[in-house]
Amino acid sequence: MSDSATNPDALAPRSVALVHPPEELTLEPLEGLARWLGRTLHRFVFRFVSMVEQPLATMSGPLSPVEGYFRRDRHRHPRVDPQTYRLEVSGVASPRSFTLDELRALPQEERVLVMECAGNGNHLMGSAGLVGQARWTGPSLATVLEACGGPGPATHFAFHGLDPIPVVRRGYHYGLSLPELTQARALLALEMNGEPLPRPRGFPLRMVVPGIYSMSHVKWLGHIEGKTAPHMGIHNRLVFTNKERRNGRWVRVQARWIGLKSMVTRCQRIDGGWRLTGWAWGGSEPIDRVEITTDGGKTWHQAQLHAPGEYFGEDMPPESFEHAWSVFDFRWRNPAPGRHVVGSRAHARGGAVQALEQDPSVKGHFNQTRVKWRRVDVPE
Ligand SMILES: Nc1nc2c(c(=O)[nH]1)N[C@H]1C(S)=C(S)[C@@H](COP(=O)(O)O)O[C@H]1N2
Ligand SMILES: [Mo]
Repeated sequence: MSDSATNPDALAPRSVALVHPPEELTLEPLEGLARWLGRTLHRFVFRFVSMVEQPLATMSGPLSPVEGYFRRDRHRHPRVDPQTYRLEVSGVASPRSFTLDELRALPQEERVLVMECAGNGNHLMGSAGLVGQARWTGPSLATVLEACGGPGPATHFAFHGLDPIPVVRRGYHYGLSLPELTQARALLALEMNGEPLPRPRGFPLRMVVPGIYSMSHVKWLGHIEGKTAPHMGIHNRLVFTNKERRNGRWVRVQARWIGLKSMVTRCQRIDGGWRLTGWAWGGSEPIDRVEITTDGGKTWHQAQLHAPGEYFGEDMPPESFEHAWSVFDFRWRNPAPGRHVVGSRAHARGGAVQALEQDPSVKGHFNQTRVKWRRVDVPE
C-alpha cells in the first residue's frame, strides 16, 4: 500500500499547518512609537540607542534568563580586569578600597526583584519590555559601609560606573539618599542567576536597588561616593525626571519607586479557549488581585494570582523577594473570532489600583502606570 493510503496527512498540501489555529496569539500594543514603527524597525532603532527589550514570553515565569534579559546603557561595556579591579569608597567614616576577593569574603545576600527602566512603557515604548526579573547575589551596601566604619558624615551616595561617556570622559553616575538605600536594602551584586555578572550586566560589580527604577542600578561600579548633600548629576537632575503639577505649578521630580503596574504578556491555546498570562509588579504594598478585561475595559474579571511566595517561598526568606513580580493567569472561554482589546489592572493590598489613564498632572519619562492595552486577533 502506498504511504498516502495509510496516512491521510501525506496527501495534505504542505500549507495545511497554516489552516490549523495557532497555539499562541500575538498581543500587539495599541499605542506607542514602537507600534507605529513596526516590529523590525523598532528593534533596529532600539539597538541603535542601546535598548534591548525582554521577550514577552519570559515575563510570566519566575525568573528572566540571563540571555535575553533587557538591556539599557550607553553602548560602552568596559572590559574590567578582575585582578586589578578596586571598588573605591569615599566620604564615609573610614574611606577605603575593596578588591574582588574582599567583596566576596563579606557576607553574601540574595535578592529576587523586578528591575525596570524608568522609561519603560512611555510613549516610545508601547511594548513595555524594558524590564526583567533575576536573582542577584553579593554583599549588601549596609555590609560594605560597615566595613568602612559606617557612613560617617554621608547622608547621600553617588554611584559611579567605569563606562566612560565619549567627550565628557566621565562614567555613568546616579545618586540616592541613605534613607532610600536603607529602605530598599540595596545590594552590590557579584552574581546574576547564580553566575558571575556577564560583561553587559556590569562585570564585576553592579548596584541593585530593589523597588527603585533601574537608572540607579549602576553597572561596572567603580566608586561609591559618600556626600553630605543630594547628588545632582545630569541623570538625577534632568534625564530621569518627570514634571508634576503641584499646587498649580509644574515641578521637576526625579524617578524613584516603581509604580503599581501589570501587563498581559501571553495568549496561549487551552481546552475551551485561551489562557491569558501576565504579571503584576511595583507599588508600595503587595499585589492583592489582578483584573482582566477582554472587551477594552467594559467588563473586568478576576484573574488567578500567584504571589512570589508560591515559587520562591521554599528557598528564600520573604524579605529576599519583597519586590518580585506576581504572575497571573485567566481562562478566556471561547471568545468570538475577530479582534479584541485586552488589558489588566493590578490592585494592591492597601486599596491602590492601577490607573486606566495616565495621570494628567504627571508628564514625562517615568512611572507609566496606566493600563497597557493589547489587541489580539482570535482566529475562526
Ligand atoms: N554604568 C552604567 N550603569 C547603568 C547604565 C549605564 O548606562 N551605565 N544604565 C542604567 C539604566 S538607565 C538602566 S535601565 C539599567 C539597565 O540595566 P541592564 O542593562 O542590566 O538591564 O542600567 C543602569 N545602569
Ligand atoms: Mo533606564
